[in-house]
Amino acid sequence: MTSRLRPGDGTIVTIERFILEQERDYPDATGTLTNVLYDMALAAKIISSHTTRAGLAQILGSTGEQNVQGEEVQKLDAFAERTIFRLNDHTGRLAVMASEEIDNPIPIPPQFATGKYVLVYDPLDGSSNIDYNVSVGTIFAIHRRKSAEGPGTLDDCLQPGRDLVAAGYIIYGSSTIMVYSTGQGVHGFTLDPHIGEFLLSHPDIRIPAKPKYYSANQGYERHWTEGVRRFTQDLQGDNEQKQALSLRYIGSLVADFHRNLLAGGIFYYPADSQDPRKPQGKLRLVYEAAPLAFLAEQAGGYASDGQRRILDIRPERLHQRVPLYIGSRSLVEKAEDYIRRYDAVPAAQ
Ligand code: P6P
Repeated sequence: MTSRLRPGDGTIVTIERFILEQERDYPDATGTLTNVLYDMALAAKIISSHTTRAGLAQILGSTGEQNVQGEEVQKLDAFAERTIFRLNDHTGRLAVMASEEIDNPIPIPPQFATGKYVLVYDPLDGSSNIDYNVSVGTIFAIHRRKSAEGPGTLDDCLQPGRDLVAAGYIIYGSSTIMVYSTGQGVHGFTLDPHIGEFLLSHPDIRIPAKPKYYSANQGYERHWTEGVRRFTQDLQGDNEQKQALSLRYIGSLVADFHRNLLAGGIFYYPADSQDPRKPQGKLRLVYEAAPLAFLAEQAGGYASDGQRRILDIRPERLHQRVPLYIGSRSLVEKAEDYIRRYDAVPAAQ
């Protein structure tokens, strides 16, 4: 859907005004989803204010704890986790939350009312890059609850991405940009830190037809299957058109995804047959792959696990990992084709 509000022609459009404008297209909207998106924008401002002064706020480095993933918890992602929880636990808008940092679904404290939405999120993805001043990001997704009433359930959090109501991310980089979709296209807002407002800067994002980049950690190439290795060679120019893409890999999912969303390209994190920690790759389905897949498809792209559409995969576990190929549809489908031709596991006889 093309937004009626455009930057640059003198209009200054805040994210709050834009969300309200979009809400008008849903006459039966109650404003609850609008307010959850406001809450995520506020969380983004608070987290951004800390990421830009992490070194000064003495919150660099690790807490010394490990999260459910077995990863060191950086102080900044603990801060991000607390910020998102505290902004959402008492609003009466959510039935339950789930976070990359927390083993199980996060119940709404009993003293607060529950609501009709479910918020799943990675509070600070790429946090291992914090100490090197590399862009990091927050990823979030919003489902309608399936359970009737009262405390939300694990099942509320394990819904396929195709049922998402909204998804988005915030990238904390040279500027802080919030990108989201409610199924009416993908729109980006850049934070003006002087006035504390997210201003519409990227309306109606569409992935360019002609891709420019591919993003993959080729340090693991020896662990990839033949199909994925052949696909990578194709991207490097071993194809009929002799067309090669440039390699850009930051090692921070939100930053790598954001660049491919705007410039055209593919990010992939394949299954890793040699690493028992990552037989299904490293990235998580519920709060990384599915939200970004929702955005990619809203922007004209596509996302797959190499064989199945990400949005069609029904999660079985909260922290389930999944191979991820995401970005320009032509490239993701090419990856699926190579995997089908060279890696297909023969059907059981
Ligand atoms: P690797 C960051 O730790 C992260 O979860 C994603 O943000 C990023 O895409 C990926 O891991 C990088 O993993 O194995 O290439 O360092």
